[in-house]
Order: sequence, then C-alpha cells, then structure tokens
Amino acid sequence: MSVLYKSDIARGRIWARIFAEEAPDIEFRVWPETGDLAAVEYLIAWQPPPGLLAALPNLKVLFSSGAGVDQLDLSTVQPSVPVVRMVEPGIVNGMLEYVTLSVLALHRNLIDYIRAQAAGAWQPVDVAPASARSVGVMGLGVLGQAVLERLGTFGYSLCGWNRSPKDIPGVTCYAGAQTLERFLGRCDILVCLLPLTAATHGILDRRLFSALPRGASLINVGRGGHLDQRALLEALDSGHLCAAILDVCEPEPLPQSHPFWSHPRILLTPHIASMTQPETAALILLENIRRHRRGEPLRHVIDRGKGY
Ligand code: NDP
Ligand code: OXD
Repeated sequence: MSVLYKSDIARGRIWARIFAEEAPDIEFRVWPETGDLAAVEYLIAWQPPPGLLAALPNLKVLFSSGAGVDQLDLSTVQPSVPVVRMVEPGIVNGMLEYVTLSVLALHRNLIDYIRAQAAGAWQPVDVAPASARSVGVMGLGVLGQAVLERLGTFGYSLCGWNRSPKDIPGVTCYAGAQTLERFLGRCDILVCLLPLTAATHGILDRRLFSALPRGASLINVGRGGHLDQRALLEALDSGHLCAAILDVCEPEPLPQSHPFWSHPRILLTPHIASMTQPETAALILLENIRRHRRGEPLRHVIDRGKGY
C-alpha cells in the first residue's frame, strides 16, 4: 500500500519525512516518483494531472491538499472514492492571521496611508472605534467560525451568513438567501469565506455590493470565481465601496493588463491567505488514513452533491 503526493514538491519532501518518522509501515511517494501505480491507495493532490486518477486502479481515497475542492474535477473521481478536504491547524492559523491583518488594515485606513506615503503626504484619517464597526463573514464553516472568534477579541460588532443556521456566541447569525440583504446591510467590512460552488459562483455581484452600507469594504479570501470583477470596479469607482483586499482572483495570476493591479483602492495578494502546513497536516492526514484502515468513518469527506 502506498500514498502518492502530487502537489508542491518542496512541501512534499516534508510530508515524506514526517510519514517516514511516524508511519514507516506506509510507503509515501512524491510525484513524479510514483512507483507502482497499482499500489497507490491514497492520493493527496491539489489537482491530479489528466489521466492520473484513471491510472490508479486501487485508489481508496482522494485527499485535497487544500481546504477547497473546487479545483478538482469531481466527474473524474469514481463515485466509490471519497474525497476529503484539508482541515488542519496550519490552514486555520494562516487564515486567522490574514483576515485579522486585512480587517485591521481596512479599519485603520492602511490603504490611504500607502497612497499618502507615495505622495509624500502626512495625512491623518479619522478612525472609528472597533465597537462602531461591524464585520460580517459569509460562510460559517471551519474557517469562518475561527475568524469570527479571533475578531471578537478586537471588539467589532460581528455577524455571519450561512446556508444552514448557526449559533455562534457573540455573532448575529443569518441563514439562507432570504436573509442575505439584511446581513449585508450590517457589514462595514465583508469577508467572503464561502466555498466555490454552483450556488456561490459570482455571488459578490452588483446587487450584493449595493446592499452593503456606503463606504463598506470587501475581503475576498474564498475564490476568485465568487467575484464579479466589473461590479467591484464600478462599486469602488462610484465610491459606494471604500476598498477591497483580494487574495484570490480569476484567473490566477491576473493578466498584467488587468485593472486590479493598479487600482488605488485594491490590495492584491497571490492566494497566500493560508496554506496547508505539512508539519501539522501530515499528522492529521495520517490519522485519517489509519481510521480508514480500521474501517472507521473518514473525517472531512465532502458532499459531492453540494460541491464542498
Ligand atoms: P467549510 O466547508 O468548513 O465551510 C463552508 C461554509 O460555507 C459552510 O458553513 C457552509 O454552510 C457555507 N456555505 C456553503 N454554500 C453556501 C451557500 N450557498 N450559501 C451560504 N453558505 C454556504 O469550509 P472552510 O471554512 O474550511 O473553507 C471555506 C473556503 O475558504 C474554501 O472552500 C476555500 O475556497 C477558501 N480557502 C481559501 C484559502 C486561501 O488561501 N485564500 C485557504 C483555505 C480555504 P453549511 O454549514 O450549511 O454547510
Ligand atoms: C485552500 C487554498 O483551499 O489554499 O486550501 O485556497
């Protein structure tokens, strides 16, 4: 039995070292050194290369090397093969850092100061207390909930929106499409932490932006496919939205001519909000493999019908 890893090679070497230390009974291979493909029972991949899944006759589980699974073509995965997404402390911590950094940057007008410095201007901007600012998170899953818990320590007024109802201490929770406008009306800073599915594709659109209070800002750490780019530019250029911090975009990377690169109210980062950390992820994944081998239910299996 072997585990095949097909993602970033340097990280793969760390995974391999941890497996060698913790599970010498399991053969861990890093792509392209696949060995006998018939021996591969577990595949860890961001995006399996074309034809790989069909070449693994004994594949038992496909593990996404990231929290999202929208990058996978699920139609190529046998229905009998469960798909497991990545839930591990390294990803959660990275997202906490990034969203906290972004919320504080927007709250403390960092984008204005970047521009002011470039213009050589000493130009203080008024700042409201955190208690007068409301931060709303779309998607109250593992990451959305962790982010809200951390943001609570700064004193922001917090709200969240989700498909199914949630009850989170200190957070006003909304559920379902019929509550979206009410939720948005409360968000001075909106954070998108939804998975990308047919239901959420393009959700950050003109209508959504117009339901936000004037002067609101956006942080998109979900997926580029959530965002209607033209609608964002219109909302920023009309002054309805104040700023946007975008970690994800469509396509990645954006073409050099794309207006986001030079927009004065947009801060772009190259999909680095959070990353799977091999040191923590390998142990979690190993435990899931052990569960599977003992015949116990796997953790964090996605629902293919829902797409996340
Ligand atoms: P989870 O699956 O734990 O949470 C997803 C949440 O979104 C669930 O609470 C779910 O509701 C909700 N949801 C799904 N569809 C809808 C919908 N149509 N309307 C409203 N709510 C919906 O995922 P994670 O929190 O772990 O990750 C979220 C996403 O973050 C990932 O899919 C990925 O795209 C992105 N991500 C980005 C990273 C980056 O570096 N930029 C890194 C890691 C993740 P319900 O509770 O009802 O199921
Ligand atoms: C993920 C990501 O989904 O890196 O883990 O975006």
